[in-house]
Amino acid sequence: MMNQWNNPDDMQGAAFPENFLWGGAVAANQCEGAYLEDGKKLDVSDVSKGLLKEPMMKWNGEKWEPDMKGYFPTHEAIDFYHRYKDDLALMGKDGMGFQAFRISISWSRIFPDGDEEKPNEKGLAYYDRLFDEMHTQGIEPVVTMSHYETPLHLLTEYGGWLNGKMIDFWLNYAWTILERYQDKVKYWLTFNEINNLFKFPFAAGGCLDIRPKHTDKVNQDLTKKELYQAAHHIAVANAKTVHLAREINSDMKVGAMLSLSSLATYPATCDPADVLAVQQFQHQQAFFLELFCKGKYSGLAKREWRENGWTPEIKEGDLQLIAQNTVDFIAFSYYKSCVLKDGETMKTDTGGAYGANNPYITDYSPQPWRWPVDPLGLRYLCNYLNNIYEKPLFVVENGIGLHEKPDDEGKIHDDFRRRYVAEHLKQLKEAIADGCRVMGYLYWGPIDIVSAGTGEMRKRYGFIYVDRDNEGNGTLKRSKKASFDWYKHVIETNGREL
Ligand code: BGP
Repeated sequence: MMNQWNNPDDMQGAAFPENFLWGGAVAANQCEGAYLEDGKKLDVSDVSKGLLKEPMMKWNGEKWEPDMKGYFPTHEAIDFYHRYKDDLALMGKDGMGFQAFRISISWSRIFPDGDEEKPNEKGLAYYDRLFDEMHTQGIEPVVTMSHYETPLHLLTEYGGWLNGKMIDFWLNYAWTILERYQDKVKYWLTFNEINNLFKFPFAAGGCLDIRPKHTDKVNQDLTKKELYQAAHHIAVANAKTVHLAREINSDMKVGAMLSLSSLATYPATCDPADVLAVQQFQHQQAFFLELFCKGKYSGLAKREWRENGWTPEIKEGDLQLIAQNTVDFIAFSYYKSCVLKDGETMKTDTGGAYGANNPYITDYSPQPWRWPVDPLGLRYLCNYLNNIYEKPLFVVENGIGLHEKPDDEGKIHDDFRRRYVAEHLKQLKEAIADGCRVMGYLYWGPIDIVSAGTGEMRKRYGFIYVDRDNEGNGTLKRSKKASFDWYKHVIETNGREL
């Protein structure tokens, strides 16, 4: 598998390998809609209006229950659930020519509560149809098993991943989908951006404190010790999934999926204290990488546990299991880099961490999101990962969210997006020439979808525009932005012409 993607020694100058996977990525909760259709029940994203906001839950004196008020853009989203055929035609051989498309399976379509023994056949049948259509369009599915989509019942009933019982619920789900789709899906990602567990424990980590309480704030209650316990349960679940996939069908490859923008962190100055602070920060960000790729807890994590009394309960055999079942590849998101000054704390959003301003970066996406544009950060990150983990890399999220409106002729001229992607691809090409083995590039949000962080429609990433606003107005009609033909050409020329 290692040499399958490319051998930099064979290449003349910087180029993408012939079998490079070009495409895009979305998540069920941000595009499907149909949030209670065909037996699906609520999941963590259905009760949130974005990761950066408090989930809409209330404590009724005995337990947590949903407290949903107002309009939720994700509930209908862009109705991909019903329109997937037309959307795939725009992306596949009849459209931009994607060779791969990353979707997530919505866990609660398969196990609506999460703790049932038998799956929901209607949910399974939907993904059969979806994968068949992808193959008709010449698209290889890349599947995230859980993209901020843990069934809500598992949190309100059991506390989610804080509870070791989750491992069995997960394995039942994992076994069901790996077994069912083994002939249709080769590339699997276990938990989307699982390192965000520490930042957004409810939606990203699937954790909820269910002890009696007097507050309606669900996100803020958990201690670091509890989160490390959840992380351990997830690490065991991840290792067991890798093992299971190999047993079911060794053609399937399982990757870790992490938000790694924060590994591209630069010191604010060359003061050794700043440099060391960055190194320690990177080690913290790499907690799950160490676990999933090297199969062990990092020295830094163990030190934190020791000094703060945070050591999780680790059952006999867990560490051996984790050590023996490391992932096949590293899938990651990269949006922007950041700068750290010793002693200052970093904030986080869906694009990664952010600290001090970087005076050397002058290009920013427009307001209100204003993300710094740093293509070199992607090359830096690939080399960082390649040097330490020596696993194939897969860029499964990179893109830019813009506030866009069609002009009088109904066109969107998204030159900023085109430039953003072109510059990142140039650096990815350089990273490949540097020796990094990169499996592919999946642009985040090739069709406009609801944003993960702020739950809004107006933050658009697509090459395809969707007529829908934050309040739910619009026809849901799809149209091509200027970048559509450009990305198609990039794929056609295998990235030679950017
Ligand atoms: C990642 C998530 C995606 C996604 C992306 C962009 O963290 O995995 O689900 O949406 O960030 O973030 P946003 O939608 O907030 O702009």
